[in-house]
Amino acid sequence: MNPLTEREQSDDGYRLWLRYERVDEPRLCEAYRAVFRSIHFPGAGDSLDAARHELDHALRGLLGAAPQWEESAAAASFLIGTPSSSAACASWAEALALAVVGDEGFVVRGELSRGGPGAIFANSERGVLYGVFALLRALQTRQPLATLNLRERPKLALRMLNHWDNLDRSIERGYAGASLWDWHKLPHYVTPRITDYARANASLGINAAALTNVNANARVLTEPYLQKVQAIADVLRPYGIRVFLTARFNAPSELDRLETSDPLDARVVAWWQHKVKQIYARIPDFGGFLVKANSEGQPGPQDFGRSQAEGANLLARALEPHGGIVVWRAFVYDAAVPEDRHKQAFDELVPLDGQFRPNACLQTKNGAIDFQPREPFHPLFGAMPKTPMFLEFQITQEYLGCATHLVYLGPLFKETLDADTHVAGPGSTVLKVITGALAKHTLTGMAGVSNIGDERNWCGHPFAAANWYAFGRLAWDPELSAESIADEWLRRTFTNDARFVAAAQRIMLDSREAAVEYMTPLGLHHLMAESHHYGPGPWVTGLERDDWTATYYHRADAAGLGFDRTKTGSNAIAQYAPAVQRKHERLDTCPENLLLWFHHVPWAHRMQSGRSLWDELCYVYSRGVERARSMHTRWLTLEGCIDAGRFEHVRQLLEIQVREARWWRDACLLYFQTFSGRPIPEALEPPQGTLEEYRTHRDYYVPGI
Ligand code: GCV
Repeated sequence: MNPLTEREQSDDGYRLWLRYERVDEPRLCEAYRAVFRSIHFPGAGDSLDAARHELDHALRGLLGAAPQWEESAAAASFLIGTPSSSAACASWAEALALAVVGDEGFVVRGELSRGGPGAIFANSERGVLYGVFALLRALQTRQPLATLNLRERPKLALRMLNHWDNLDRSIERGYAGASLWDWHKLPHYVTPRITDYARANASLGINAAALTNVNANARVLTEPYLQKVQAIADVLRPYGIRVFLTARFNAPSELDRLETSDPLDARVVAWWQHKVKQIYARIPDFGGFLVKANSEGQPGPQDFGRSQAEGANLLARALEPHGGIVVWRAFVYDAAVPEDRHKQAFDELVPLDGQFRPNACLQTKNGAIDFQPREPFHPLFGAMPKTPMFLEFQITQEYLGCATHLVYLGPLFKETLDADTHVAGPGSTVLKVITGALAKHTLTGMAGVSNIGDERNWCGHPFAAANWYAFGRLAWDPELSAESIADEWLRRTFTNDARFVAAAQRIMLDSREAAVEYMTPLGLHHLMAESHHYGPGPWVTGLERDDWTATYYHRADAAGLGFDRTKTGSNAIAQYAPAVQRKHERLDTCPENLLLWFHHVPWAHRMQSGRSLWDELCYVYSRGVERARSMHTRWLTLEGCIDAGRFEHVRQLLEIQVREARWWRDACLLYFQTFSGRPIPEALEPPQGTLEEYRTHRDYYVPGI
């Protein structure tokens, strides 16, 4: 085919997983058509309208015909509504125990009784919207409808994207173009893209978005910007998404020249009360504030000798009367404290357990350092039972090859969720901590740092949207598996072709381990190049903060490699429950994929494979490269299964990934070899370049800084 025509016919990725291509299996299509012969969907309301619109649009695409809307429930083949919008739903509510699915859940049935109509019933408009999206998911993945019986209710109350978007539209750690929020043209021009963003989020059940960077600009709290925020909130509302803003702690001083922003000062208290009132006058369902305080240069309560809890409570009190909450980040560490950064948040926050207002929660990163390719779970999970705890993941790939490398994060998310904190005995998983199952909190949530920008396909790499998708699906139901999420994302995003799905799923599931192995195997961490964090930089040292350098973390010397966090070192391990400590404190029981996280290990140490640490390091780095290569070769076998545009895009990016996996491996091994003094085993490929070449290599203008 002419390459120009081929490009025109390619899918540009804009529709994400909401592609409603015609069901091309004739019998299945007929069966679906029979179910949706006539749809009874009464009631007015913005979310019901959004649901109806989505269904209409989707069925036209999937079934090739506009749905027939039926006024009479008795004559309809499919019923949709809430007990207040639909008498049919009201009459079924008790039999279906609808109350049990709560305010946001739904029941979706292919048939209410044998041969009878199908239905989507929920207690709220939002529930109906989520139910419609669940039904569409079933159709897109070609589920048989007769047996379809979904009964879902989200396991977390807040399912939130955190955008690190600046007011100049740059995005900190963003790799997919400029911010979706076009502040300059808002509120007068509101791009329809925001509606599509809302649809994609609602299809996953994401119900909150913090619009602005946690490294905050106080200006967003001024009246002209609040008008712009209002315009965005108005578009998101029908899709069940509440807007949050980041609050710069010294905003009273910065914006209104108050001589202090001390949280206990009456003028400051009044300032925030007034500000919050002003916000709610424009955005009645405003969610609240997300705050990074006294961390990496951000102002905070400690500037005034106050605790993190006193800071959070200032804002919580102002928000309380309006139903808003404070999401206070636990990512705090202090340049003045010479302590292992791993320990600092725990040391600072645990003594404050019980001091936070009921509408304040702590948002804790999955690990104690910073979104590394692999980290053990953060010791704060389970350590503050009186404080609601949100889990924060980074969807954007700051430390995982930005939007250039294919790294499916489902397995990383699951590894954290399934990690056993042992705080209340075996089985006290992070999942149970954040769902409130252990400490019975109702203010529960999960946040993901967004990877979304204004690039046509939203996230840059055609596979990066899978991470937005996986985050959203797990925020709704953290018990889903990474495998099933990959499977449904592939079917919805590309095709139901079984050969494609099986091979691409394999690529996805292998990709995170590949990245860990070619970047930071065996528990190594923070080896990335300075500042932009793209590519290897194990030699990075001597920066303004020691704990921003690689040498601080890997501690390579002639004796060995790794950070001793046991009793003989920083003893960060003591922050975990005794069972977790026992497992990790000994070289022979510590899982090898975290060995160098917790131990400084002699180069000659015998690993489970029988090899020395040095040889094992060489083998694992090399295995990472092999994995990247097989991702690439497997992809090549899929040519023709999907449109040429996306196939080719992924192919080229995988070529870069293979090259850069090798770069990572060669640079790191040559560097660590200067300490081990041992040869790279002969069975393995020799490095392609010299250490000097790798060390002096510079990448300029990497996005996202
Ligand atoms: C928004 C890391 C990133 C920063 C980010 C910070 C945070 O340090 O490199 O860009 O700042 O995490 O999570 O606050």
